[in-house]
Amino acid sequence: MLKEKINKYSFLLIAVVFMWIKTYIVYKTSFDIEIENIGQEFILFINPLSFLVLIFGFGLFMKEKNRNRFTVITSFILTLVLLANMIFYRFFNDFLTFPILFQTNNMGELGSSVTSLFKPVDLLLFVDIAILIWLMRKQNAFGEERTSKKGRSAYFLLAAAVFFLNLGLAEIARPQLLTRSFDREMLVKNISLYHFHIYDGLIQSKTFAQRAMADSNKLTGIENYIKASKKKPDDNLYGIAKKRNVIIVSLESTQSFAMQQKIHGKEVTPYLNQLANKSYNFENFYHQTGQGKTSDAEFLVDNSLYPLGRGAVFFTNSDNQYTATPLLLKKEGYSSAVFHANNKSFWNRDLMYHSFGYDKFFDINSYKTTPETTVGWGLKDKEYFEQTADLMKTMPQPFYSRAITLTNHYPFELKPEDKMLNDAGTSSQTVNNYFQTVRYEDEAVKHFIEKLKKDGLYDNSIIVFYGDHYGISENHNDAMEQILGKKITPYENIQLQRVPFIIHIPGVTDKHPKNMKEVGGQVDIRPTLLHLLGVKDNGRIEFGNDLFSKNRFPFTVMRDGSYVSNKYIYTQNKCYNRKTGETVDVKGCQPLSDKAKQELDYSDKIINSDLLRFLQQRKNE
Ligand code: GP9
Ligand code: MN
Repeated sequence: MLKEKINKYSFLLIAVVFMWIKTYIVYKTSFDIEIENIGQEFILFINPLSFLVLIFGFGLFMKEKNRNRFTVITSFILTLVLLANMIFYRFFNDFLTFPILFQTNNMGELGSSVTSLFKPVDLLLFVDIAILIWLMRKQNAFGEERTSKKGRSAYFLLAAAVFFLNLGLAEIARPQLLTRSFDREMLVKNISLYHFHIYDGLIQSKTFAQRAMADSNKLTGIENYIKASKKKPDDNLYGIAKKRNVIIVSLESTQSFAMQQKIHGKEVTPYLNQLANKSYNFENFYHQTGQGKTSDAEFLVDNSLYPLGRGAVFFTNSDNQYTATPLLLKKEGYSSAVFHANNKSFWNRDLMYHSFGYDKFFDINSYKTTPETTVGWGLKDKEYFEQTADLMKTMPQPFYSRAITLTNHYPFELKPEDKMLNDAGTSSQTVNNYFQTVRYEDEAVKHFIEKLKKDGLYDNSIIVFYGDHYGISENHNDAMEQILGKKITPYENIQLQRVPFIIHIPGVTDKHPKNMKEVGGQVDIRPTLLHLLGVKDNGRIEFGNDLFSKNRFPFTVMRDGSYVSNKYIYTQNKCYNRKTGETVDVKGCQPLSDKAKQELDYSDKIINSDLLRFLQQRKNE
């Protein structure tokens, strides 16, 4: 009798077990999930089970033949979910979210990366499905009856029990797991990749609802917070770059460590280092980007708001109303443009730039490319800068412009003739290539400045460089440890999130350069810049502060809730002494942790509920 029952369910059970084991193997081999003790390992092991039992269980409502087909199709779809996450993780060191998944426009461009990220061994993921199909064919004597009601109830009761056991264990291991969703790894670790996707989908629907329900009172509360935390800027520097053209250069994937690094005795960024000595140079400047990478950095630069914790704000909220810099500077008589040799729809830029008020977007169609001038993701930086300067000449002055480089992008490809360093020789080819492409980028920047001088655009401009986000992920910690000669702890990992930030004002900073040690982040770029341009802050809604201000509270929040103050570095639930890197009592950091969370929450609210639209309404009233 029992044997018969088991036989009846065996196909379904085999599929569940296959998928369960497969998910666990993927967890262990493709994701970098930190496990601290055997209890966590156990949760990780059992966490796919309740979802799988449930989802495959829907087959019980079908006749046996359909049920088996349903089982195979479900296995196949779930395997695709695993595969997509594996590939995405290799590049972004992160799990997929719904907003990212819907960015199909990006997939074309991501193509070259995806092919280099896909490994033939990934095909092993489909072995169990092949076995299932073979089993299904072999066993053709299936009955036609459905499972009895009693049988189904028992089955789903079991599924629920497994689910609550899992959730209970997770809640003990990780209180507030579902209310604080910064950390996708934590969710996957405790409730499974599959439940994480469901959870993510629910949040996405909540965002839709939020916008519909918001009113202008919400904005007033946030304005009060901003007013209270803004500090008076440094009067001495007010307007020193008045009416100059603004040229902001995004240095793709460039981290500060590369500027300090020597490879076989050679500097990786000799030109930028030299330029930094004739500029306002910020040593402790952090990127604050999330899943939106380059576009998140652009968002920070133009709005001084934080990007979102999930997805790319360029995609999720491109039809919001913003008070971005191009709009503010229009009132000061500026024209505005972005220069980027990529498709206009990548990162949804065309739509978002429109919302930011840009007059012009010089995309790939404005550039001439040939196979010789193309590498990796597109036009080589040197040629890109050359043509960009020519295009800049066509802009009405003064202009506000942003230039986005591309060559130093994963997988850091370069033509042999452009390689200027000897191979770094670490265990990671990615890291070795990275130094080469950063070195190339440095040369391209030199070329750009020389070209601006030749074209007469240099003297009357303020030129700003910033690194957009990390280029070397934690997956390469071993190689990075060889380079840096020290262990990469979570504390060191935060220090590695520093990116270059250089403000060069010809005729000013070359005479009086400043090397700034203040803690700052991309959110501070706009207020700092607008102050130098002599634009008054009449209650702007922004989270950054003038980095030169004497009274500024030194505090930089990262998108995952980590932060740096002058005393502490907080990350992954631990608080470190910023100077020594030693852990300190996390309780001492609580007020700052609350402030970090508050600030990110406020910024999220502005975006999710599209609160800036009420500014316009106020004006109209
Ligand atoms: C693509 C470029 C790179 O246009 O900005 O984007 P990233 O992958 O770094 O976000
Ligand atoms: Mn980038």
